[in-house]
Amino acid sequence: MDLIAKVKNHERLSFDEAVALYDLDLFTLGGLADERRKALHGKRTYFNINRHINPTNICKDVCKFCAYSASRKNPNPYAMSHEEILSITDDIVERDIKEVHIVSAHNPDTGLEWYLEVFSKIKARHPQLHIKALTAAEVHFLAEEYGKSYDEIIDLMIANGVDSMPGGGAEIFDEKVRDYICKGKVNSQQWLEIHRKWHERGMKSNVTMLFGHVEERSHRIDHMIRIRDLQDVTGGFNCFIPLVYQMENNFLNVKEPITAHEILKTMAISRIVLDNVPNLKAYWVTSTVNLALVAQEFGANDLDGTIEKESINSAAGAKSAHGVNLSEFVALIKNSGFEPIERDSLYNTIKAW
Ligand code: V47
Repeated sequence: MDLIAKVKNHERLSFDEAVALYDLDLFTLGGLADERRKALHGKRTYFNINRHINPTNICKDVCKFCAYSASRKNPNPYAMSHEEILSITDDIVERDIKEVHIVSAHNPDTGLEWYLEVFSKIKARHPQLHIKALTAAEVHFLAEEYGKSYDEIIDLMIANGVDSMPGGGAEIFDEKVRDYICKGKVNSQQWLEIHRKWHERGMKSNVTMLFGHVEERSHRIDHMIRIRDLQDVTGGFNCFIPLVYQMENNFLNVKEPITAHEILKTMAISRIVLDNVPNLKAYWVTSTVNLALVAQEFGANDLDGTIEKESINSAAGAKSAHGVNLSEFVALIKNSGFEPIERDSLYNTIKAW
């Protein structure tokens, strides 16, 4: 059967068929992805009112793409105290922020308690605040560093109040590319195993893909299909987040940025291929706000959130250090012809703006 007809029939695509989608022109792909988006979400675009906290940039790993780690090109090492983190969460709750997204580098000097106890302290003060924290890369680091199994770390996360896991650290699952860009940290099979274990406990998580660096189109498709396979088993991924590689201050030495055309094609293809993942996030931090708005026409139904402060991607050149203003965000979604829906971290509607 012809590829377009197969997509229109909502039939599952093989690896080769998914790679062949890149040969379609951008607007045909956009139309196909938009059809999927409309069937799932109509014109609704989700966002949340959230705050990122990145408690330390001291890292024992050496990912070539990273500009945040103090072991790479960032000259200002830091590790926040629990009191500093708690004063931020006290403040955000007062301003009705509903989610805190806490991810860090892999700091061998702090101890396991520093990583985990902060969650129970936040939960004790603010039981209603959703804690999305610890990427699978951090789970792997903590397990190795402190001689624990993944199960033990995951159970400790849950016992200490972590509500969901973010999708960071997935990068690109292809082993050759992964070895080149981030050898030494969590490998692909381990990343997927940690999320499988998390899902088996009835918990939800997200999944990212870092693209636009040295990978090929086929590596992106391979990445998507590995996600689709796990999702068939667990159903635990809420959202797929393609992260556009930011080029500054790192050791990957990519000369040319990926084009907007290729970013939109990749967004649209991910909406089509990931037929079992409900949400596709255009993360404005790495795509720019303008392209994230356009991506709504190419399958994306989520723009992440207001963020307030962001350190990892902004270190590599993203214009996200201070987040985005809520009323402006809502107006931009409306003006682009979509319906802004404030959601909680698990995609329940809080308010249609
Ligand atoms: O894992 C690091 C990426 C990620 C660069 O789950 C880079 O809702 C681009 O995972 N260029 C952290 N990206 C961010 C992340 C995330 C963000 C928002 C929402 C969610 C979610 C997750 O940032 C890292 C890494 O893949 N990253 N360096 C760079 N130069």
